[in-house]
Amino acid sequence: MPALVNGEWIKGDVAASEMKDGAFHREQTHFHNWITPDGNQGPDGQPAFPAEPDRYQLFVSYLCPWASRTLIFRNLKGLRDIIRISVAEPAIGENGWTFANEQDAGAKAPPIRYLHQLYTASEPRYTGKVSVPVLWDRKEGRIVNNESADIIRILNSAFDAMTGDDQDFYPEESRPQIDAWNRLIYDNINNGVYRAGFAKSQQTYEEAASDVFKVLDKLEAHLADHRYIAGQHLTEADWRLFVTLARFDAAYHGVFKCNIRRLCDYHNLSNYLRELYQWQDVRETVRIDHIKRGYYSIAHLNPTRIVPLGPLHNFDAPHDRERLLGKGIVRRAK
Ligand SMILES: N[C@@H](CCC(=O)N[C@@H](CS)C(=O)NCC(=O)O)C(=O)O
Repeated sequence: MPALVNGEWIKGDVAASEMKDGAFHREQTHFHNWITPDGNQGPDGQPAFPAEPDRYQLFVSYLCPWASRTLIFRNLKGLRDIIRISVAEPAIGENGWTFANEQDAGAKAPPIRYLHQLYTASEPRYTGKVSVPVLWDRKEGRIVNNESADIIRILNSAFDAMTGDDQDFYPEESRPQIDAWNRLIYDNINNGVYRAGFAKSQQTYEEAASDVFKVLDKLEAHLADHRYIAGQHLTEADWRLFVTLARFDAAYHGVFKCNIRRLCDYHNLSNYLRELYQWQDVRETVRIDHIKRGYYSIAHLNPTRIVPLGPLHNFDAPHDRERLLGKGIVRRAK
């Protein structure tokens, strides 16, 4: 993959530095600062950034499941007027993530065309992968955090006093359960599809694709009598799973060769997917056109870059999840 080395943009083989013995290993993200209501310390005990309206900006791609998690939380938590977004072009090119027009990134940084400019503005000699999502501080001109798992937890609570929103997608009492599901789903589904798609040997591909379907089968059985992943409440575990399910038939089934079954062949998973898609303001974060163009433009997987016409989706079709007991969302005690 193209990446930054000592602050210099190097064009190269996609994901090459994340490959070992034919298997894909996702690089760890680098920026892990936190935002708290008053800038007091975050979960790591370090000083945090304070929550302020129009101070932070999300740089995303609609292709990307990790970035989409953050867009979902921005919408669910009523943060559209508080955190602005910049959306990259769907296909990642030789300059990495690129914006169609220059993006205003606040007074401390020049307008940017390429995502890597944010990384070098934050750390002039940065070395590593340049990924979305990025949570950017417009006031200080630097990256706060580039790890979606952190960003959704920041958005889940940091701005509540400003928005009056008390929905809690990571409630204290369910954390052990949520964390356990997250681990299983990350390894085998969210990242599992990438391990299958980027595998460079028959064996690593088969192992990864088998893991994907083993865990999809398990989730299908679990969802037969559970409305949501971690029980009766909708939590971050659901949204983390949702972004991969929503891309499955459009991208992973084809480009990543996860084709033992389609997602729409799973009754419970596909009804669950539709319930989540139809949840307040979520559908606008799912851009199937960007998803298909983005994944089908990964040149080493699809050299012609031809984007297939299908499959036809109708995530707005009715779902049958109401038959299961569900209590919606946990509200945070005031
Ligand atoms: N662990 C990160 C992963 C982010 C990630 O890998 N994003 C991909 C897009 S789906 C990316 O930007 N890749 C850039 C590259 O491979 O050069 C997160 O969850 O935020």
